[in-house]
Amino acid sequence: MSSRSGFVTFVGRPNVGKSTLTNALVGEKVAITSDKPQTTRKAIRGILNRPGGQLVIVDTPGIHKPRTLLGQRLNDLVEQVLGDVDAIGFLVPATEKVGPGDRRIAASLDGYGRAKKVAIVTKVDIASREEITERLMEVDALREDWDAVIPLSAVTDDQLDVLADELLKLMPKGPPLYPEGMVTDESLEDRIAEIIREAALDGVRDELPHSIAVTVEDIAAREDSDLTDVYANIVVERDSQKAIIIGRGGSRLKDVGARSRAGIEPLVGGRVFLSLRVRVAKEWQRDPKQLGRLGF
Ligand SMILES: Nc1nc2c(ncn2[C@@H]2O[C@H](COP(=O)(O)OP(=O)(O)OP(=O)(O)O)[C@@H](O)[C@H]2O)c(=O)[nH]1
Ligand SMILES: [Mg+2]
Repeated sequence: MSSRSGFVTFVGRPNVGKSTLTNALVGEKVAITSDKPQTTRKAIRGILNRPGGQLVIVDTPGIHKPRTLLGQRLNDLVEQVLGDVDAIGFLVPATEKVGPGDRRIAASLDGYGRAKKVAIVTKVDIASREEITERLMEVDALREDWDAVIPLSAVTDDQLDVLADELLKLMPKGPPLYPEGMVTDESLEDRIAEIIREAALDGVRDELPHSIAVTVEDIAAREDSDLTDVYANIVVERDSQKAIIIGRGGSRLKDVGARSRAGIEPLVGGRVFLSLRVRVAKEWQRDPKQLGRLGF
């Protein structure tokens, strides 16, 4: 059998489960996830090797009505990725009725004629049979050119193989694009920054999740021990947010540090000393200069 390989991206509203599905397919956490919308802020490539070839999954931000310059840049990024991929998986959670946002995204796929299109009804583990059937019918009716319509769960791994097989069939013939054993092309710095952001997102509410960014300043292995020093900044938009992140007597920041370290150590392959500082960059989501500095 000749090998196939190519690029796939999942699109959908924020929080529908694109990153969770990416991680489940890759079999390792390459993209952070959370129960807050707009968790993903850049295109992250995860690599899945199958007997019949290789899928490169590009995880992208959710498509939404932008309210800040950051939001606009995230939508632009998705558009760019969509223009380059071989297949697009359109995600809708089984638990929520198809709405105007979903319809708009499904219709916008007209602009990407080259890409094969697969509809995915996700989160079936928390949906009733009726909800799943209803969603499959709603989604099926959104476009005439779906190559497949697949219900699945990225949490219980239900039907993931079916999706992977279907996507691989849609890829062009060709050799693997990345070496076997590689799960992502993200740099260590970027993966660490994201792990810290995920830890910082946990338990914060309202607009604070959107205001958090993380930068890694330095990663240095110590010569006299197996410790690696990691210096990172958690960036927020206001002093009041800084106080929340730090918590009473520094308790929240300490907790974020401990959870981050647990995620970073397997990546670094040894013990980590993590130094976290909280910085304020006023209104960075709307400021082109700050956005540039933060890598957007
Ligand atoms: N029960 C269940 N929960 C899921 C499933 N997939 C995702 N979730 C949950 O849905 C929430 C959002 O998941 P993400 O993967 O971060 O969603 P996303 O589409 O990447 O979100 P953005 O990056 O913000 O656009 C998280 O709380 C996940 O745990 C699923 O198949 N079943
Ligand atoms: Mg995501």
